[in-house]
Order: sequence, then C-alpha cells, then structure tokens
Amino acid sequence: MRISVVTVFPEYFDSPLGVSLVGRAIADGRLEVDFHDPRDHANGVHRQVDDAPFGGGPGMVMMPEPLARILEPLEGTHRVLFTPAGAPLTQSTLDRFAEMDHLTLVCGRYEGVDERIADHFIDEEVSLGDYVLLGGEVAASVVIEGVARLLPGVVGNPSSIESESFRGNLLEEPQYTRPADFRGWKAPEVLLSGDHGRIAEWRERQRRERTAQRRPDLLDDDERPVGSGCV
Ligand code: JCK
Repeated sequence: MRISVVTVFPEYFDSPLGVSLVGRAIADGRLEVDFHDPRDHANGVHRQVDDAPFGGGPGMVMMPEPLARILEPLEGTHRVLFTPAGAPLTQSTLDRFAEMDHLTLVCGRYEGVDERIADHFIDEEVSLGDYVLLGGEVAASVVIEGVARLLPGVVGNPSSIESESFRGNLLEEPQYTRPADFRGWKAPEVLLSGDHGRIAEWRERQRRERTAQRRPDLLDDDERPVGSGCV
C-alpha cells in the first residue's frame, strides 16, 4: 500500500514512521509513504502558502494553488482532508482505508484550507475528534498507524486483529502477567486456574461490566444499564 502525505512539516513524521511495527512495515516494503510539501509548489521569494481570509477574521487560510498542484495529479487515489469539521475517525474508517491501494492524507495548518480544495480535490473529510489541534499531522500519523497494523504481515499474530470483529463493540477485559502477587496485589485467581471455560466466562463478564460502566454508548439499547441515558 502507498500513502501520500501532503504537509508543510514532513519532518514531523520522522519518528512515527521510523519506529516500531510501522517502521518495519516500511523497511519491509509492505507500506510506502511519500511526502508533498505545498511550500515546494508556492511562488514568490517567500514561497507563501497562506493568506488572509476573505470576509475578515482571525488567522490565515491555506491558499488553493499550491495544494491543487499536488492534489490534481493524485486524482484516482483516495484523498482525505483532516479538519475539525470532518466525520469522526472510527475503526470502520480505518478498515475501509486499509483496502485502498493508494491513500492521500492532506494535513492543513493555520485555520484550514480554502474550501474550493475540499470541493474539487478531496474525496472525504475526517476529524480525529471533538477538540482543536494546530494541524492535520497528528491525525495523519494516527491513520498511518491504524491502517498499517491492518496490512497483511505487519502484526505478527493476526488473531489479535481478527478478534476485534467477533468480540463486538465491547471494551477489552483487564490483563495481568507475572508475578501473580505484585506488592500484595493479587491477579484474579480465575486466570491462574487453568479452567478455560471459567476464564472465557470471566473475561466476557468483565468486558460487559466495563463497557456498561465506561462506555454505555457502545452497548445496544437492551444491554444499556438504566440511568445512563440523557436527562
Ligand atoms: C486540520 C488547521 C487548526 C484551528 C477553527 C475550530 C472553531 C480550524 C483535527 N480533531 C481535530 N482537531 N483539529 C484538527 C485539525 C486542525 C487543523 C487542521 C485538522 C488544519 N487546523 C485549526 C482552528 C480552526 N476553529 C473550531 C473554529 C483549524 C483533525 N483531524
């Protein structure tokens, strides 16, 4: 798979693309990432990529021409623009992106990009969540990592990926490793029992209880505890 990243800060990606399983996926050729810097397509001595907003207001807007020069030749790839006004990123978004041959991730800066870029050179607008960042680079690195782990051969044991779908939309159960007694805090006895039936039952109950407690929004209406709805 190839991912093209449009950013005025390509160096931002040095560490996330260099380390861990993403670093290895790139070294092994399972994932290729290239960069396009709008500043390389800007005119004038200052190579300006931002300008004041029409209609007034604070901050600056990314000029359309440098972005269009990059994005027009990338037609045919799936072009994603990060913006606080995009659709929230979810696992199903990542599942979809992992099926693409070539994904293009557009990271704005300043107060965002000229709307005509979104209108004519973007396939989908995505947000990381309901909070405001300084640009799209964090979101792009999240998408790269989330997609990379879905590519064949990137995660050693694919059962950790397969299990996500048939576990349903539940939070993970708590996990423990040695020692069984850590500073007097004991790991649950059932996990040391060797009784795989009881262990599976315990894990399932933990997942449901935690989800009801922390993320009732993930449960179906009939599973949701009373009193967790809106007032
Ligand atoms: C891309 C520039 C900074 C700052 C205007 C926003 C009221 C717009 C994002 N989940 C996410 N949060 N933020 C981003 C994101 C932020 C970006 C860019 C993504 C490009 N910025 C910026 C202020 C505004 N205000 C709320 C008005 C953008 C994602 N993905």
